[in-house]
Parts: sequence; structure tokens; C-alpha cells
Amino acid sequence: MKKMLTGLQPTGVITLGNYIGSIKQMVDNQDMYDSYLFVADMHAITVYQDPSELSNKIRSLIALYLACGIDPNKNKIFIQSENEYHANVSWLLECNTYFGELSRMTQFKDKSMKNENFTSGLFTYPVLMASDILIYDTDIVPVGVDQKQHVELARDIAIRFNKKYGDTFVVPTPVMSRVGTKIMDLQDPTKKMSKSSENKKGVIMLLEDLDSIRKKIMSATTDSEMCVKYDVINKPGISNLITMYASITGKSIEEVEFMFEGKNYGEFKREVADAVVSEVSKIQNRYNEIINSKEIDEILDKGREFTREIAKKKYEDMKKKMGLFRGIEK
Ligand code: ATP
Ligand code: LTN
Repeated sequence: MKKMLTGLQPTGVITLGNYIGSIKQMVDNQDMYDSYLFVADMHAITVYQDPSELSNKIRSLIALYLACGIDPNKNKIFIQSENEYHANVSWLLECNTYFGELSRMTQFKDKSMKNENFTSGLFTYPVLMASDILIYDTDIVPVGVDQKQHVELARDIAIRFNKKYGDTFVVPTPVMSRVGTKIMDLQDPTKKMSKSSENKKGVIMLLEDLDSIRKKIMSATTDSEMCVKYDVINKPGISNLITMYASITGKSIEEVEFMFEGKNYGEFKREVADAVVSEVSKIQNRYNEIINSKEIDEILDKGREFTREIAKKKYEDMKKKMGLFRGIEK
């Protein structure tokens, strides 16, 4: 079985876009791969995080993933900072990564431009990410486009290390989210629904009040025609609602168009709102059940023990190959 791994930063609030475009796909794929899912909390601290908020967000993200249907029996779920080998391996990899390579990372260039006093952690961030990936002999890394360059760097580091010290790592492949499942902002349907949007009227958050979600859908921007037809160029608002409805109900775009033929936008929006609210309320109920439960701690303890064992072996193997041991007695 191929191995799949992905990490998520415990920052911001999870949106319906994240759910449909990323989490739901991981749930759908969890039977096909040996899956690893972790909270990238050490990546989050490359920029300042309020400590008490950070720890709550770590727990909340885990609870949300479980509530969305990530099965702890099919996924190894863990917190990056609870496995000290990630940082240890990262150092060994840093010593096999060039300054020039890291200087070319576009996310670093973007983020460092926003702040004069950026940390060196922000610069070496992609090497820690390579460590997360390479430790587990990961084959497949599902990521958004913004992370593709980082996975490609992990590939380059793996190939270089294997050449220098002998076969040690599997060379990973990045996979982008499925096309066609991009959820757009409800107020400006030409732009992606994004957790960092300033105007939250167009963004549905998974832990948001259900009435507020309904209102946002009912007042979503549409067009002056009165026909439920998928046409991203001329009818971006209606097309977005069709995509949302289709993804949640598991229907095709054509089926949705057929269902709502001759119906007005008000009726259509009500159906979309019902479907979204019903899906989100199930997630919220499950979230509330588990957020303070021992179940989360048991899952995380198990994940920590399992992944530490694997990571320790990889670290020891790397150390040995690099000559980091006491040497043979004369
Ligand atoms: P930011 O506002 O910081 O850019 P974001 O909400 O866009 O955050 P990311 O953290 O960049 O989310 O992405 C996490 C995952 O969710 C990625 O796999 C990304 O492709 C997916 N994703 C994010 N927003 C959407 C969306 N609107 N539609 C579909 N998938 C999305
Ligand atoms: N950098 C990623 C999170 C992340 C990750 C990883 C994703 C950290 N380590 C390993 C995939 C594999 C982000 O900010 N979304």
C-alpha cells in the first residue's frame, strides 16, 4: 500500500472550501493509502503565535478532522512537536540543502517581504517539511499549489542524500487537489473562498453558527438571469453554488442542473443552504462531542508512539550513514 502524508498548520479557521477541497478528499482516499496526518505546529511558529491560542487551535484542528470523518483506525494522527525526530532529521537535511535553493522558495520570498524581522525558521521551513515527508518514506503528498515547490525541494534533497550516502529515502510526489472542487467566495465568486479573507460575509466557516451560514448562502451574489446553469464565466455565483451542492450531495453538475430546471434562485439557494447546514451541523455535533474527550488524547498518544518509533529508526540510519557515531575502537 502506498503511503500518503499531509500536514496542516493550526492557524486560521477552517472553511467550507478547505473541507470540500481538501479534508473531504482525504476522507475519500483514506482506504486507498497508508495515511499519515499531522498538525504542523512547528511550522506555525515560524511566525509569532499567541501560546495559549496556539495550543487550543492544535486540539481544535484534530477534533475537526475527526469530526469530518478522518478515521483514526485508517490514519496515523499526530502532532509534529510531539515527535522530536522531525527537528533532528531536519538538521541533518539542512546540512544537505543549499542556501541558494532555500532563497528561491517563493513562499519565503512572499512572507519575508511582509516583515523585515522574519525568523531564520521561516527560511529553513521547507527543510522541516522535507523532514516530515522523508521520515515516513512517503510516496504521495496531497497539497495546495502553493506547497508544490516545497515538495519538489523534498524530492531534490532525497535524491541528493541517496546519491551521497546510499539509498535512504523514497522520492515523494506532490499531488494537487482535484480540479473542479474549488469553492469560491459567496460575495465575490471570482475569488477563492479563503480563511484569510477580510470580508467574512463570503466565507463559510465550519464552526460557524448555522443561521449565519444560511443567511450567507441566501444572500450570495448571483446574476440577473433566472436559470440554474453551470457557466463559470457568465454565471460564477450560481456555478459556485452548483459546485457546492454537487460536492456535498455527491451528485454530478448535470444532475443538479436537471433537478433545478425551471426553479427560481430563491428555491435553489434554500436547497443549497439546507444541504450545507445539514452537513455542517453533523460535523459540529461530532466536534462538540469529542473536543473535550479523552478519545483525542488516546488517538494522539497512539500516533506519537507509532511515528516516533519509525522516525527514530530513520534518524539513526541517517546518523550512521553520515558518520555521526563514536567510531570503531582501535
Ligand atoms: P489562506 O487564506 O491562508 O490562503 P486557505 O483557506 O486558502 O488559506 P490553505 O491553508 O492554503 O487554505 O489550504 C489548505 C487546503 O485547503 C489546500 O489543500 C487547499 O487546496 C484547500 N483549499 C483551500 N481553500 C479552498 C477552496 N476555496 N476550495 C477548495 N479547496 C480549498
Ligand atoms: N507547509 C504546509 C504544511 C506542512 C506539510 C508538511 C504539508 C508541513 N509539513 C508535509 C505536506 C507535507 C502548509 O503550510 N500547508
